[in-house]
Amino acid sequence: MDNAKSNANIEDRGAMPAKRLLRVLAGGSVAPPPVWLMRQAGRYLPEYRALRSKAKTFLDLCFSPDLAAEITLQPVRRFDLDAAILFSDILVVPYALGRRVGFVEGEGPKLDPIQPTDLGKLNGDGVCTRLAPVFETIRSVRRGLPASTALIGFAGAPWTVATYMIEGRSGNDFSASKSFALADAKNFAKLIEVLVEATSDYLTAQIDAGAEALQLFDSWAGVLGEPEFRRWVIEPTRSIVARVKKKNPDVPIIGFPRGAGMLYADYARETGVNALSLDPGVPLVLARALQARLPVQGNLDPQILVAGGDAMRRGVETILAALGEGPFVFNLGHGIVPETPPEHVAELVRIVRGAAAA
Ligand code: 1CP
Repeated sequence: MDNAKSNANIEDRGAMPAKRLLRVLAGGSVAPPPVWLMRQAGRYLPEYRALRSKAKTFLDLCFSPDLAAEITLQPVRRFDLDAAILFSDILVVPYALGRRVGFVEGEGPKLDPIQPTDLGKLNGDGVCTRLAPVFETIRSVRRGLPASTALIGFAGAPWTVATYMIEGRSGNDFSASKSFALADAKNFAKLIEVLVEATSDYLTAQIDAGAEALQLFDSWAGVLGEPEFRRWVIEPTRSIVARVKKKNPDVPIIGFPRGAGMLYADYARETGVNALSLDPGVPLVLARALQARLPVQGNLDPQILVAGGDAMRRGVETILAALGEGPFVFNLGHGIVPETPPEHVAELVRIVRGAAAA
């Protein structure tokens, strides 16, 4: 393949990273494309469930470097993926800022809903100290990873993290977050600014510990109208990218403004992210237009992975036909769901690599 050849030439000159994921994030094309899956560690894996019971709470699990590192490595070992993603959660940042954060089995995250009067109490200075176990996990994962596998660090983007802090749980109609943003924009901007700073510091420390690429999850970006999307998704993301890149200009950042629709293009142009993670609602024609400008990642519907079989094969082949020339990273359009049979994941990886039994 021409691309592969030209990449090899570039690599000879030392300009292209050796790891397949990092090559693509630097704008190169790799055939077959690198593959990893959002939420690749977690409840659908029996080996995860076995370790989960060793920690009392989910946050204890995230803050136990030995367990968290082992969980990070489990899917890489089982499926030989091109990347590991740090096992942690986006809600460790509100926790580190001093909020109470819990996870209730079968219900999800539970936080004390933040009030404007609580803003002064957020403790941004201690964030990296309180998150020190996460950096230990990263160092430990790097020691355990195969040489060809990249390690992705991550954080939630400010808007999405703010919704959990304000709603106190997974948002439904996001009315509390929207009315805070609309009725008290000054205080909402303060909250976003605290999150921008904490998140930038946290991501920078992840790089220092050994993260080789970063992903910013803005899972609820799609519930905002255009002006609010610009102000609370694009602007804070641009600010985080600028801060992180000031110290580490070469570490690629993948943005995931889930549900952004047409606004993916503006997000790509204005935030400075190196690559886009596309949700399943992004039509392939838009995905191709975006790919002309920067590497894209995605976007198989996680339910197709649950279904498996012909539906999955067709789904993967359709995406590869449209985007496979690259620069492209194969992934889901959102996280793996707990009902997913692990054998379907193994089959998916075989299909992407072109080695599936007929
Ligand atoms: O064991 C359990 O029951 C806990 C389930 C679980 C897991 C496995 C939670 C609670 N978080 C995680 C890990 C996690 N969360 C990772 C690990 C790395 C990997 O991908 O393998 C990552 C990247 C996240 C990120 C995350 N957490 C996001 C962004 C991605 C997304 O799915 O949109 C969000 C929104 C969260 C909040 C959260 N934490 C946990 C749950 C169940 C949720 C989502 C709740 C909701 O839908 O609102």
